[in-house]
Amino acid sequence: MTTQDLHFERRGAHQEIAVIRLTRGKKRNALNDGLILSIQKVFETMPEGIRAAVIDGEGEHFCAGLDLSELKERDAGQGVYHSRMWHAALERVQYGPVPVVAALHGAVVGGGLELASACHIRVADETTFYALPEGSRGIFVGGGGAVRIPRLIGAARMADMMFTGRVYNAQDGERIGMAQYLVPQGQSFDKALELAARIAENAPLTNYALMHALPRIAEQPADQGFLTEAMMAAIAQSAPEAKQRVRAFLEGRADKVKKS
Ligand code: 1HE
Repeated sequence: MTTQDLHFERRGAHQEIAVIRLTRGKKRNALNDGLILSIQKVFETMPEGIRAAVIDGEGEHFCAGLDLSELKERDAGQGVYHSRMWHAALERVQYGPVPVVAALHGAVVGGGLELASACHIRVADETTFYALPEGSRGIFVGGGGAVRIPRLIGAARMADMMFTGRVYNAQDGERIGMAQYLVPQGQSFDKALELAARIAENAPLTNYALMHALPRIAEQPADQGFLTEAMMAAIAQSAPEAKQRVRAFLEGRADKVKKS
């Protein structure tokens, strides 16, 4: 599954974690059409036994966004198809087979931030910075950013980033909700791998509910959301694995929740 610009490997005690690395470091992991299609393919053909994934980027930066050298003249129809290609690929990341942890460092800009925002958890190191240079390049986000980024940081902050070229550093990015974790320089990959290993231990149906039901429930009107939640809860708790896990706790064989 490894291509020239995308590396795939299995990690973890049971080879249950997919590590997916952008390997176009010379171009700061800028996303050309081929790389976007490779990302889509890797999520569509995830091998059996993978329970979580980590995505990161080679070199000094996570991702410089759209490959601007491919931003050739497109008419409006071609522009729609191009954007929809990104949507299809990043939809496979967000609503794909396994939870995805993004390990961020350096530039997380433009389409790079759109890719990161399609992941389920973002871990940033201290070198991380976030920007949406589309605003100053005379274009607009087209990889789902207008939908996903406001859900992380709010539409007003996203508009400010695009109107003014504002760049958020790692600390401020974590404060406003770009990333759930902030770690020292060089440690985002290890932290992401640790979180992926923890996620992989969950009951698969719990992870499924968190990936596929929770974001949809959050978008539903409350009365519909409550009903969808009730149905998802009933399905999850009826799984044999849920019963075993609850029994293990009641019989003192499972970890208690510990104060952090
Ligand atoms: C690129 C790209 C790119 C680097 N497309 N080639 N994204 C942007 O507007 C961000 C543009 N990039 C940058 O601002 C900087 O490159 C970085 C801050 C990310 C990194 O800076 P630096 O000094 O480490 O690298 P560099 O010297 O600028 O770039 C190294 C090489 O990568 C250089 O090519 P070279 O042949 O001269 O070595 C750069 O041209 C190349 N490179 N970024 C093409 N983005 C679905 S719509 C999404 C819309 C967007 O994402 S728009 C935002 C695009």
